[in-house]
Order: sequence, then C-alpha cells, then structure tokens
Amino acid sequence: MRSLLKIIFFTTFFSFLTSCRPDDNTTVIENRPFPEVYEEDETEIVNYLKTNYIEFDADNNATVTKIPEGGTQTSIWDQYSPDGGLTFPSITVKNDARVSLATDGRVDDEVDYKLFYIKLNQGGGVTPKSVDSTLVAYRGWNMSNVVFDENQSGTWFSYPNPNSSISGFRQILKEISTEVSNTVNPDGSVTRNDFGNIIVFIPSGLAYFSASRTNIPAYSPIVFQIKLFSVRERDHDGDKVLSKYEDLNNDNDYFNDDTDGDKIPDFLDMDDDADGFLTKREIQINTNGVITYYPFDLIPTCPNSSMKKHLDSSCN
Ligand SMILES: [Ca+2]
Ligand SMILES: [Ca+2]
Ligand SMILES: [Ca+2]
Ligand SMILES: [Ca+2]
Repeated sequence: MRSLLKIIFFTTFFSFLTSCRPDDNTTVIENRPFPEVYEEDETEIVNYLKTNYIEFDADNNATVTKIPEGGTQTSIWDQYSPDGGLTFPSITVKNDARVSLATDGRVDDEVDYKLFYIKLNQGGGVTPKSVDSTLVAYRGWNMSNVVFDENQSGTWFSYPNPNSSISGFRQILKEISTEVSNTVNPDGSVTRNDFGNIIVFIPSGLAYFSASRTNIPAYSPIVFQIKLFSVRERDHDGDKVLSKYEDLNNDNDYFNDDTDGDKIPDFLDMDDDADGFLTKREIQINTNGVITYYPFDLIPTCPNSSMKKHLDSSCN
C-alpha cells in the first residue's frame, strides 16, 4: 500500500484546486483560513500534551495513552516541561509547502507555526538541509492515539517532489542528525547506531489541513515519531552545483534565489544566469579531454562583477 505520507503534497493542494472551481460537479471543499485553524490546532495540541502520558519500549518506541479519570500518570506537558510549559521544546517555522515549483510558488500562508517536539536522541551524524533526501523510519498517530501510518525499516523521501513528506515532518529534521554507522546482520536486518530520534506534534496547516483521510480528520493535528538514518545531498537540476550551494542568500529557503529572474529558482535552473550556456558547461574543467567540474568554492569569478561565472551573464 502506498504510504499516506507519499501523497500528501498533492492532497492539500487538490482541495485548494477544487475550491477554486465551483462550477464543476465535484465536491467543493471550502478551505478555512490558515490562522483560524492554527489557533484551534495549537489549543488542541497543548490540551493533548496535558491530558496524555507517554511510555517507551526497549527500542525507544513511544506509546501515548490518555490519562484515565483519576489517573496519576504524569502528563507529557509536565514530564517535558516541569515549569508549566514555558520551556517545552519548540521551533517556529513557516509553511514551506508548494503550490508550484516557481519562485513565487509557496503556499499563501503567513502563520508562524510552533512545532512542539520531544528529542529522544540527537544522533551523531550529519544534520540535513531542507533539500536533502532523507532516509527515515516513522510512526504517525492522531489526537486519539490511533496509528495511521508506520514504517520501521526506513524509506527515502525527497524534496520537492510530489512524494515529499509533509512540511512539519520535514522541517523538524533539522533539529536532529543521522546515524553514526550501521551494521547489516546475517538475517539482512540492519542495526543502526546513534541515530536522531524525535517526536513532533504537527498542526494541520503543516500536515494534511483540509483533506480528511483514514484516521486523520480534516483540520486535525497529528503526531510523528521520526528516526533519521541517512541523508543524500542532491543536485536537483543536474548542473553540477549541489543544491545546498544554490541558496545564495543563505536563509534556508531555496525558492527565493533566482539569479536570472525567470521564476525558476536557481536549484532547479540549469542555466542560472540565462546567458544560453548551461551552468555545468560554465564550470567545467577540461584537462586533456577529461571533463571535471570546479568545487563550488573554486568556481572562477567574472572580472567585472566578481560574481561566479555561472551567475553572471556577462561572461561565460
Ligand atoms: Ca534562499
Ligand atoms: Ca532562474
Ligand atoms: Ca542551478
Ligand atoms: Ca549560464
């Protein structure tokens, strides 16, 4: 069965599309405003943290259970923030989902989302950039603690493909790091050492939003436990400049760097300066017929602009 996660990219936007076409006969889903839904979701998440407790098995896999009437279990809220929530770990992020892959293609959502999390292990490897592909294991459950999706052996997600993971899932990964090493056992199973392990509580705006799915009602927050095993650096446009170097203003948003202004962001643009010469041609080194490419730091600059030559249309 295809993972729920793998089709989310379209689900949210399918409902946007349907709400824009009131003249056809499909069910029209009116999307509610993001800020209004977020206010409810944040209240629901805090209430969830205050009324549920968490336990772990020998492999550090979490099970969350509602505190029964008169129960004396310590709530998640009190366990991880004894000062009454003031120090509950969280990061604040924007919705980085995309309606299109153009430079102005980010979903129209100005909410500053708080992502509460519980870090179980930092992980001793590397921390992914948002455009890296990631190998993760995960379990997702809803506010009633019903599991809706799980993969414990590990699966790759890549961004910004349609099979990419949801915004809240992807953005929490920068808080942890990959495994240090792994060993393949005689039976084929893999033992992974010192990997990042985190639980994140995701408002619906950074998840499935208006789309309702099996065990995920529309406009409901969800929870994921995520184990980060490995990352793979990407060169999305195949121009021999790694995508991580195409965030020129270094703000971790790869969609607001567009050297030639053609609405195609640099990390998806094979001719970044639109001079008619492919970037990979501008940065190649021809040594007796053997073609290699400059590492990013060593790409020559143009004499008149001091810009790297693949970013300056006046030299090539
Ligand atoms: Ca940027
Ligand atoms: Ca461009
Ligand atoms: Ca490029
Ligand atoms: Ca060029």
